[in-house]
Amino acid sequence: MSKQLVLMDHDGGVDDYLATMLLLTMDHVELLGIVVTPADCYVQPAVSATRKILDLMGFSHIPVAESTVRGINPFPYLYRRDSFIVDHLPILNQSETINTPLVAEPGQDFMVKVLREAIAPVTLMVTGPLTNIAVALDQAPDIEAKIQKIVWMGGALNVPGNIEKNWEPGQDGSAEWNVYWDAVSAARVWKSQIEIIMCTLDLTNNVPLTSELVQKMGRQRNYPISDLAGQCYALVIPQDYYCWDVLATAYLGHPEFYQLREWETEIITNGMSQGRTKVVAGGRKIYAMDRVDKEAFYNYILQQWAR
Ligand SMILES: [Ca+2]
Repeated sequence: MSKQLVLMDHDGGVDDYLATMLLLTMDHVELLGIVVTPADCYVQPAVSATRKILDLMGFSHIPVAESTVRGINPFPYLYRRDSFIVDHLPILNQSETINTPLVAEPGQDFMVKVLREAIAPVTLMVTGPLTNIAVALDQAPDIEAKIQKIVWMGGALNVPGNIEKNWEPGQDGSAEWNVYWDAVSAARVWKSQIEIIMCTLDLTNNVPLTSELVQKMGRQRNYPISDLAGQCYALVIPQDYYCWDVLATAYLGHPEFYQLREWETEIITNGMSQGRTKVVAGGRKIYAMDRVDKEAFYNYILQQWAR
């Protein structure tokens, strides 16, 4: 059986490295590359940490590309600085050299190239904003036919967003960060015919990162990947943290854990609700992950990271 072709686009948050680590454990997936978007990170340490994770897990043949796209509303620096911390974790710095190649061209150009060269349609696994895809589609409209679907952690349909109002007085609290960073690009992707499967805050709000989960990783820390995953989660445990990107990515491994539901939506690109994914009759059809078997999900990531 041929493998599922996947191109990952992440934005360098703690959660994104964990999602990468989960994707790399999926035997039925052929990962064609990783694009790092400069959103929930500082991009140089985020690219570096990503390449070191690929080295550690034995995937140093997979290329990593740095995107040079720009968003509209920057992520808080307190979130972004985690990229420096992860890049300096001892387990990722056992060697002086990095073997995983850094692509010379910008990530958005690399996305076009990978899609054009792919022998079959590719699933885009996106755990950051949709900016690269919007730029790539404008630059090379022919690639739309090479995208099988987009699986995306983003949006908030029938729950509040996650923008801190005291940091972002221009937002009414309805937006989710990956949309808010660049809502114009999300709206551009909404204009395409590509199938979109979203993991929104409606679902992730029900799947918190728990102390129990991190402690279970500690008890299997003789496995380097569990040790690294536990270290990453320990960094963020003081925050109100949920399994966002990891929950979205686990869909590729076990879609049967999830129930999907179709919605008609639009992306609000300006005013106080900019970045909102609004449910509107007659709007663009998307699928949202509506329910998940939580215990199966938690057990799955623990099992996959036992390596
Ligand atoms: Ca992310």
